[in-house]
Amino acid sequence: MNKKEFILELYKTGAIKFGEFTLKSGKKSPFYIDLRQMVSHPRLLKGVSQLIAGQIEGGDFEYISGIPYTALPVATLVSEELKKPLIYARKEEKSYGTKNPIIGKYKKGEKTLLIDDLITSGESILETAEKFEKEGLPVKEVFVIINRSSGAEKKLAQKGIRLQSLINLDEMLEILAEEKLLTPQKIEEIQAYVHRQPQENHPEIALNSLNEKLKRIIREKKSRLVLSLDVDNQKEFFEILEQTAPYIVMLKTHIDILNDFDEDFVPKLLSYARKYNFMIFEDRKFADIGNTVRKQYREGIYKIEKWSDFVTVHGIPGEGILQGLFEGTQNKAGFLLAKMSSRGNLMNDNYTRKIFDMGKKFPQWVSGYIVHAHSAEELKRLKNKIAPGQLLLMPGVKLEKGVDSLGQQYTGVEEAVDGGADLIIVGRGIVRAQHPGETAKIYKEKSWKNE
Ligand code: S5P
Repeated sequence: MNKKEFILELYKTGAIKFGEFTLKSGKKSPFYIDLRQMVSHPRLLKGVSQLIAGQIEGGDFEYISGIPYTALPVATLVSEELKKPLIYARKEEKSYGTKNPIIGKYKKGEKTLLIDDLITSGESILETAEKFEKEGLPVKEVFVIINRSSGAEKKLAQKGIRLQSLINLDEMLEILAEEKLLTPQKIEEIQAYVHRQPQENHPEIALNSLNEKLKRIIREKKSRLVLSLDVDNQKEFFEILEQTAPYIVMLKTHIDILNDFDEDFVPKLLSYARKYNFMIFEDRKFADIGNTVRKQYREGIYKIEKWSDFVTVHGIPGEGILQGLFEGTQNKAGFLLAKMSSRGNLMNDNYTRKIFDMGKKFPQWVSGYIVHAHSAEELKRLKNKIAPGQLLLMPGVKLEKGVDSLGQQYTGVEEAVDGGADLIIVGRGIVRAQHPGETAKIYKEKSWKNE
């Protein structure tokens, strides 16, 4: 059984329902998930246990435990699959002194992996973890079947617990939508509902102060335009900058394209940034291990870290790239590449989602995401998945849709703005125009049309 079959079968058993439900708290919800009845479906129980056993990363635990009642039978089968003993905490309060709160044979000091069916706020999992800790059994890993929250991961991380999950809400909705079991309207309704739950799903995130600065400039200049000034000589660079600077909120560079980079370039660039109130973004697209990117960022000819507010970062090497780049820096941040504009790129929905999850975990270093979409609707759907406060930057934007000879795909500026792009990245649409200044003004005005 694969994940998709598991979700579809769960749906068939009625464990996942859509409609209008009143929760225990009295709040109304457009969906309902209840995995308790899984015990009556041996195929499902076995399938999910094998999926979990196959997905659990890192074996740094001695015992498996399931939180009663729903997750206990699942954990029992996982324990058999992984050949690790099962222990579990009593659900009922200990009524008299002699009863041990943990059932099973164990040695103090050994780690336990906790399994649960669902995670929403993470509170009940933390309570159970505490019971184990009190008995001298550290809990460093939690595995849930369905993660319907995006805030719990951070909450657990603060206690030194890593959360893994078989599937999250967005993935589940996508599977059901693919099978036409859910309409796009219903998905939007559910996503809107989930995003309205402030503490549970989007806890307050401490954003990098650069986000605030950038947003302030956007408001002040009434522009969402980032100019991508990809030319190979300083003369042309500063000629175009001179004309376009009043209309842009950020200048995006590819410093290694310049043939005549010298020591005068950076001071000159910085003086323009001060004079015209824009931020600087070197589109370096780092993509190596932490140790290497740290040097690439801080050393070499360009010393990017000294003058650039933002850089682009690929998440493919894993979280260490963010640490390598930004640990110990002051007021520096990155934009993670979540969905590129080039035709045939390998960033599928799953990758994009993982990038958003990575960025959500490091708001102090990740100011936003580079996301290209073909339509306003697609962009809206993606924007919904980003934590509030983090920015969506859309490249591949021109006045008209189109494709260049090397597979660069363009979406119209209006669609990008209607789809909720916080910033549009425009290169040749302005740089190659007959009058870059006037053209930048047109883009600027279109980028602010709804406000
Ligand atoms: O997916 C992407 C990401 C980026 S940062 N697609 C892109 O085109 N970019 C960059 O945006 C690209 O490197 C180039 O500098 C700019 C687009 O330039 P244009 O001339 O096609 O508008």
